[in-house]
Formats: sequence, C-alpha cells, structure tokens
Amino acid sequence: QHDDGVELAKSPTRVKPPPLYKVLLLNDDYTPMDFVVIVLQQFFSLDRERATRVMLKVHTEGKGVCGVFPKDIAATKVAQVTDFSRQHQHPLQCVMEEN
Ligand code: TYC
Repeated sequence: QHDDGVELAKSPTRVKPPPLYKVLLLNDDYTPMDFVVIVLQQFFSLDRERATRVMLKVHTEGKGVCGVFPKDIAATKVAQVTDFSRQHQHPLQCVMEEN
C-alpha cells in the first residue's frame, strides 16, 4: 500500500481549541503587598488599580487569578514570577491549573 503523503486515518484534524490554564497567586504572610502589585503589573499587564484588586483578593481569600493562557505561556509566567520573587527573597507562590 503506497503512501501519498496525505494522512487519511486521522480525522478530524482539529475539533477542540487548546486547553487554557489559569495562573494563580497564593497568599503568604511575608511577601509585601507592593511587591505583589508590581508582579501583577509587570508580568500580567494589569494597571495599578486592577493589580491592587487582585492582590487584595489573594490577601483576603488565599488565592486569585492573574490571567488565563495556553499551557506554554502559563508555564512561562509561573517560572518568571517564581524567579523574580526568589531574586528578591520573597516566598510568593505562583501556580497554574487547567481551566
Ligand atoms: N499577605 C501579604 C501581606 O500581608 C500580602 C500578599 C498578597 C502576599 C498576595 C502574597 O499572593 C500574595 N504582606
């Protein structure tokens, strides 16, 4: 049986969009509020007002959503926020979960 280079067996080619992941910040007792606001502005492009709102939600409720992204982008955000926080000796936790 010859191969004409066209895949006929796999169908449909794409029925679902790629899954999205929430990137979350978790509360802790040590990271300064101002630092969290800076993180939200710098890595998630929130303006100061929105960043402050998300920070306060995390502070009072224990966690909060920074944004929703495809898997590779979400993973990059988690790594960047974690690196930045450790560089500044803060224990801030950033995690991702499937939406
Ligand atoms: N709880 C911290 C404080 O009182 C502030 C904080 C907010 C820390 C959000 C982490 O993800 C966080 N300084």
